Amino acid sequence: MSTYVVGDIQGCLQPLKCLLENVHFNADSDVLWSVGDIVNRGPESLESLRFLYHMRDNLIMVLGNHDLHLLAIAAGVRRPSRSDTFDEILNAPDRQELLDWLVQQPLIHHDYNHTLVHAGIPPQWTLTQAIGYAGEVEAALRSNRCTEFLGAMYGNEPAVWSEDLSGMTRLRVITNYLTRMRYCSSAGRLDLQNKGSTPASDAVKADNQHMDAWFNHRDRRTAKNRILFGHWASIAGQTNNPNAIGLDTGCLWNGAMSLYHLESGQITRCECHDGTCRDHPVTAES
Ligand SMILES: [Mn+2]
Repeated sequence: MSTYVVGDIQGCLQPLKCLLENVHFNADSDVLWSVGDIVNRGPESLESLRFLYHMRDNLIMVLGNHDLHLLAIAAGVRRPSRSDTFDEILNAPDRQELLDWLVQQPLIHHDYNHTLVHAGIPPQWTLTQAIGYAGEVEAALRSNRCTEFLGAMYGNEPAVWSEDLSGMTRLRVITNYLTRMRYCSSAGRLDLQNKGSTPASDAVKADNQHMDAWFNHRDRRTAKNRILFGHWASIAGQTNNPNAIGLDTGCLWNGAMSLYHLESGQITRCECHDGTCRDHPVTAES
């Protein structure tokens, strides 16, 4: 039995199929983990969602910001932006079956000494705290507060966690950390504007908190936990940290899709984009 972890799919189904074929993924015994953002902007969002749904008995996935965005649009509490490509899903005859399954998915998964999360875990949280807070959002998604939450989750404020937060505000901050974070201060103050590969030059904020990639903070409480994440295409998996494994290598942006073999640490990448898979996957050691 093998466990493979795939980076952001975002509707790029062909590279995923190519990778699974390349590693001889066995549907009877192997398991696929996905870092989330399985839909939006790529060519085959509906087919990607269907593909993962149909292999759900062999799949562990966590929700990404694009998956949550789809759920909010489908619930009617958010309008699609110009760059969203959800129409095919929203008009599909099996839409409800797919979305009912998607909304049940967690924000964190921890097993085999590895933690799967879409964006990351803020420096000030332990793994136990992060799993607990994720559970609060998961409970809301699975409850009659789901639509209210999906409407309330948008926004960048408050920018920092406090245990005193309550209600939808609390759930919004948790969701921003786990599904949208890139840069933050060592105290966990979020900078959700900067998507680049280096902290902005004005990143020392008024409160004198130095912004850095969430995984770079020295006193980060999950520093010894091995975390698998996606979401950050511009760093192309380069974290310089063996315990922070970045798997979004920008397939959507003409980069590659990455597949990480949990048991060996080996990464396989596929760079095909036109569905012909003319470039063979390249394999590299982690
Ligand atoms: Mn994302």
